[in-house]
Amino acid sequence: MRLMNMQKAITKQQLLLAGMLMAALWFAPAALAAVPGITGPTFNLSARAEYISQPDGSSVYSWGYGCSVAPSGFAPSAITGTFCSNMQVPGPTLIVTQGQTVVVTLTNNLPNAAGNTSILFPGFDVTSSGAGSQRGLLTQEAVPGGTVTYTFTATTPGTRAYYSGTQGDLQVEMGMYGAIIVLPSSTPGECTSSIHSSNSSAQSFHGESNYRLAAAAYNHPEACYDREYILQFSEMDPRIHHEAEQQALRTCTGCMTVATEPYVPAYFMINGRSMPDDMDPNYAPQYPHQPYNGNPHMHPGELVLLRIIGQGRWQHPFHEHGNHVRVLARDGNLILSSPNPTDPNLAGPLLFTTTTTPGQTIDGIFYWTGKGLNWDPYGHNPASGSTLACSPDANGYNTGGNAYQAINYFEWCQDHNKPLQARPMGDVAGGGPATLPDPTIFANGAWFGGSPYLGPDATVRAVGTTGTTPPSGTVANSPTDEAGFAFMWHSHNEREITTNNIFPGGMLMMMLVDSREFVINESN
Ligand SMILES: [Cu+2]
Repeated sequence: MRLMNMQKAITKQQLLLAGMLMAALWFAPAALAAVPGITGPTFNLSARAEYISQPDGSSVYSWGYGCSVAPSGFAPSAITGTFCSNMQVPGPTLIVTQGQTVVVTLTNNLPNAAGNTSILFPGFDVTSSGAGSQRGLLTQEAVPGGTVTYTFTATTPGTRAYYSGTQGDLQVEMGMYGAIIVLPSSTPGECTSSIHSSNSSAQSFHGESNYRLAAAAYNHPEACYDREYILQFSEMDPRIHHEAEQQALRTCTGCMTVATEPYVPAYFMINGRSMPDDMDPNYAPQYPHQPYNGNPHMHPGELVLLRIIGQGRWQHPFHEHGNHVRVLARDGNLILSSPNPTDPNLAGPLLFTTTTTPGQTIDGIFYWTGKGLNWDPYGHNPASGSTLACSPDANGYNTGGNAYQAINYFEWCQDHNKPLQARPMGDVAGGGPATLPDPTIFANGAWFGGSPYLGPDATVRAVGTTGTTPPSGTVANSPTDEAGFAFMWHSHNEREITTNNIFPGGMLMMMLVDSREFVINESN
C-alpha cells in the first residue's frame, strides 16, 4: 500500500511495524517460487478448456495451453512434484537455450464452436506447417481437432511472451498465453567468479541449493543473478468466460460470437492465480490448471532476476516494495548505452513500478540490503557488538573475507549495532531504544512476529513493553520459524488488489527477505 501519505501522522516506529515491514511467520513449509517450466527444445502442446479457481470460490471456464504428451523434462531440476496437465493458465513456461531449434506442435482441442487456434512467438522468425492447419490472419492456425507445428531458432536470450494469434481479444482473455525463456548460450566469467560466487558460497555454506536456470540472464557482466522469479500479469472478465462456456455447447464450428467489450474484469492474477492463492506452492495439487505461484524469497544482498510479462489487455503498475527494479531488457533486448560492443554499459532505467504493457516483457534486477533503515536489522545492540563483525567493503557492505559465512553477510555497516530508535519521523534529536508495541493492542501473527529484527531467533533479540525479551509472549518466532521481513508486492492500481471487488486479493503477494541462516528451499 502507499504508506507514504501516512508518515506525518505516525511515528517511524509505528509506520515500520504496522505497514511496510513486518517480521513474518510461516506455519506451512515455505512455498517457494523460482522459475518453473518445461524443457525442450521440442514441445507438444494442446489447447483446451478447463476450469480455473479463484479465491472467492468461483470456478472460471477458461482456455489454455497444456502438455499433450509428457514434456522431455522440468526445470529447475531440483523442483519436486512437477506436472504439466493438458491445460493450464498460464501455459507451460518453455525453457530453451540460445541457438537451439525450437519445435512446438499444437493440437487444437478447444470446443468446435471456438474454431481455429494458434500461437504467436513474437521476437522469433517462425515457420509453420501442419496437415490440420490453415493460414490465419497472423499465423498458421490449427483447425478444431487439427495440429500445427511452429519451428524457429532461439536466436537471442531473454524472457518473451507467447500467446494466441487467433481472435486474440477472446482467446488471450480466455487464458491462452505463456512464457518462453531463452537461456544465454554462454555467461560472463564475472557471474561465477565475482562476489556472486561468494553469494553461492553463502548459499552452500548454509546448506542451500541453487535454483537458477543460468548464472546470467544475458551474456553481460551486469546480468548476473542469484535467484529468479517470473511474474505474468493478466485479468479476466467473468462475463466473457460465462458466455463462451454457454456457446461452447453449440455443435457448429467456429460459430462463437462472444462480445469482448465492454470489458469489466473482476479477477486480477499473477501467474494465473489471485492473492492469496499465488502464495501457495508451485504445483500445489489444489490448482491442477494453475501450477505457478508468486512468492519471492531472498536473502539480503542477493541479486534477484525478475521476469515480468504483461499477458492481459490492461497495463498493471506493479510495485516491488523494498527497492527499485533495474531494467536489463525489454522483449529480450538488452538495453545498452552504446551499440559499440567494447562499450556496452547497461542503460535501462530504475523503476519504482514495473508497469506492464500487454505483450511486453521486462527482465530486471531487484535486491534488498537494509541500507538506510537507520537501525541494525540483525538485532545487534551495543552489548552484543563483539559477537558479530561488520567490515565495510568499498560500497559499505559486510562482504569481505569469510563474511559469506556470517548471518550479517551484506549488512550495511553504517547501521551496525544501532538499536531501533524511539523517536518521531524526522526528529534528528535522537532518543532511546524503541519499546515495541504492547501485544494487547497490536496483533502479532502471520505477518508480524513481534520483532523488528531478521532471523529465526529475532523475537529474543527484541525488547517488549515489559523491558524484557521476548517482547510479547507471541506465538510467533519459534527458533525454526522463518521470521523474514515481508514486503508487499502489488499493483498500484488498487482496484487490482481485489478479487471480485473484495480486498485483499488480486495482484498482490508478499516478498520475504530472509535472514541468511534461514534456508530458502525452492524445491516445492
Ligand atoms: Cu506499494
